[in-house]
Amino acid sequence: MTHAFHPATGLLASLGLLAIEIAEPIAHVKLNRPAKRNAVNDALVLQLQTAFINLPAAVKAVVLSGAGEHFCAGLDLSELSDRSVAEGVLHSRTWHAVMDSIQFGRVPVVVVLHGAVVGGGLEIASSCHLRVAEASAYYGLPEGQRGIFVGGGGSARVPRLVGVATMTDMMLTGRVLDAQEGYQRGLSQYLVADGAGFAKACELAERIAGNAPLSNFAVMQALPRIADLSQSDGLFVESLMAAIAQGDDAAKERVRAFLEKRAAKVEKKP
Ligand code: 1HE
Repeated sequence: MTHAFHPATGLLASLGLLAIEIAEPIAHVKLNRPAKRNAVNDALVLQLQTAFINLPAAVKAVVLSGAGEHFCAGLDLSELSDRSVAEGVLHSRTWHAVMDSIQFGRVPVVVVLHGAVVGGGLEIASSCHLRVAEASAYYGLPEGQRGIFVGGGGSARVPRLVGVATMTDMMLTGRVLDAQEGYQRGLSQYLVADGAGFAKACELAERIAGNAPLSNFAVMQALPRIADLSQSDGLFVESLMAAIAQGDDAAKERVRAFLEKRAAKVEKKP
């Protein structure tokens, strides 16, 4: 079923800075402020949160992208100068909550990156579970040049993808990584030709949506937390998560299907 707005979530209909289309089991959420290069103002960041916490139950994966020539120019700088220190802290904490609603939401998110993926745009991208970059994508953290610091979770998430040294370089020197460098350093997991990102992301999202829900839950919720634990604590959590996942009916049926030769084998790509 394809519809612009899900009947169960009329709320999504009022998110004017986002274009949302649902073709079950995939929701396509698009940053839709191309005249401002999808710069993220307060309204847009809150609309993102509303969208991600109100995904209809039939949605099993999300594709996130940006309208126009760029994925996202980061924080809307026009709103920054009016903020006091106290408001700045709260603003950053709001971004943290919104990025958490993406990373630790209900379903995996595949993001399509093209053109500028800078500042807060990179923070949004690093909150997603898979990144598909088109050849035009480039990555920057101009906060260093603007006299500010990352505030949307970048200091925690970007080094987990590329390491502290690369992020330090990007912030201190303004170094911009092109799509190829970003791919080699782990900023994107896929690199495709210009214009091919959405189709690739949809293909991946379809595959993800076909997994048992508890497997996707474990990957999204347990993996990043285990990575933050000591090895011993991580292995303990892994045991609990593994037992919960394999106890589910969906897991039992999938294992039975393989043993009865009804399921696909693991195959190398042709
Ligand atoms: C903006 C913003 C923005 C564009 N805030 N208005 N981010 C940055 O420092 C990146 C700033 N932006 C750029 O470097 C360039 O705009 C781009 C490389 C992304 C795109 O260039 P281009 O030539 O395609 O577009 P443009 O002509 O620069 O911009 C078009 C319009 O968007 C223009 O407004 P107009 O009224 O003159 O048409 C720009 O002012 C506007 N625009 N980017 C506000 N960012 C949670 S903390 C995160 C901290 C950060 O993200 S800091 C990094 C901020």
